[in-house]
Amino acid sequence: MHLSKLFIPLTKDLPAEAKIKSHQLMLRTGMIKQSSAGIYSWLPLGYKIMKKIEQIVREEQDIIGAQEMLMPTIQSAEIWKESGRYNDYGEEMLRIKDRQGREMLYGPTNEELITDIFRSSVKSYKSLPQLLYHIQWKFRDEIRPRFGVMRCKEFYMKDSYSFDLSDEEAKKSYNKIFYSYLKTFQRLGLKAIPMSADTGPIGGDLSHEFIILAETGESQIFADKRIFEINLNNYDLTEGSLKKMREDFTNIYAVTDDKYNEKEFKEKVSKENQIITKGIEVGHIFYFGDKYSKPMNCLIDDKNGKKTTVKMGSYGIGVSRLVGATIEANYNNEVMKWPKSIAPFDAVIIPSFNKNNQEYLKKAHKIYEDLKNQNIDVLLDDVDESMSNKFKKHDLIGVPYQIIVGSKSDNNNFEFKELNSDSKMLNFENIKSELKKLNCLPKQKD
Ligand code: 5CA
Repeated sequence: MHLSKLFIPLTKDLPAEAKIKSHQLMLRTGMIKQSSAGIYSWLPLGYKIMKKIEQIVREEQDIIGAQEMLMPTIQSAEIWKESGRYNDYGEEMLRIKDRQGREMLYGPTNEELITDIFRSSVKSYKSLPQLLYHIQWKFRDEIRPRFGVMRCKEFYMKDSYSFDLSDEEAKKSYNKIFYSYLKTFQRLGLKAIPMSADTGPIGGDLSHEFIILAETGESQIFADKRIFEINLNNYDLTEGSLKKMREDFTNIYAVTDDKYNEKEFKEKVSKENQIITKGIEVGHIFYFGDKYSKPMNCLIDDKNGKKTTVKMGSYGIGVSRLVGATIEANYNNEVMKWPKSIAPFDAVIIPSFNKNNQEYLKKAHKIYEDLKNQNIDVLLDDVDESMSNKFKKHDLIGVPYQIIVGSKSDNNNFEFKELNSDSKMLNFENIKSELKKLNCLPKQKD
């Protein structure tokens, strides 16, 4: 992609409500454009990053055997009346009527719809367990949408739903997702910590929020800092290992404010290990047994031919929120550096501009073609402006590697710079092999 052709409306004047860095940066680099309060259009740069996040989330779901499907955004009110949540959900639910006067709603989540799909087709324990997911827009009429894509009305979520025969089996599904979420966030370059949490309108009695630490987060957290030292690489997808992993995580104190108890915190966590801070919730998982299957009559035959309610859990990741959360976690001193796994481009070529001498630009074009042929996703900054402006712009856009073609370069050696580090002179072949390494994201298989 040539920067001159990229639709990237850089904005200087920020609206007053853009209070946190991620919101400001997303507006400044033209990643999003507000269409109305809490509702955004995703412009090419922002959309590309969100799609990369989505793909990592998807791959990690597929690894644990979850099956992707797609449910609609608009749902019938009927099924919500059956579960009993139609009234409980309150004003956060956007209710609409079709031309026949049928009550519909824009889905804030999908427990009812997936239960309805499941009950009409699965009748026997032999078809269990099942794990289904979709990645779809949700709508919640938040009373105070804020912080850009972090808390908005329309947002993109990955939601999975598990179906098991017994509580015991269902906990295994819960553990699998627990592990898969930690892997997902690790691949996104984030350190997300599972914290025991309240279940709110989703319900149930077992729930964890996955939280990344950030001053601007909306969740107050209380944790023992040793939880940050647990190494995910010590576990795998075998049943015993997953059980051990969840025990290891849950034995260390880490809760959100609705589960906080001062006495317990002080008793369980020594003073030097106490962390009281804020965080951003990027994922949330729930086990709620038969909260939906019971009122909605989602029954299956067990091994003895007896009808029993299917045991369910639901598991969400805020895909669009993750774009903002990743910025909050990585923005430093006016420089944004995207984790390599989700960067909008692998590298940017920055030729120095000189009207009387087009050599640098010509050379940059050649490098660009060569890298493109190697499947390296590269941006060429072909905009005529000063080097200092270019560098400022690229500090904001956050492409992790720069190839600078200017007075220091010769025919085959160029300045190669990783953002936030010093540049070094590198032979073009070496630049290519450094960048090619980026294309091999770990794709684990179980
Ligand atoms: N049905 C369950 C799990 S699938 C559920 O809806 N969980 S949730 O309410 O916790 O949402 C899942 C994730 O979506 C949250 O962890 C958060 O990352 C994201 N999310 C929730 N509300 C918003 C919002 N208003 N704006 C942006 N992201 C949101």
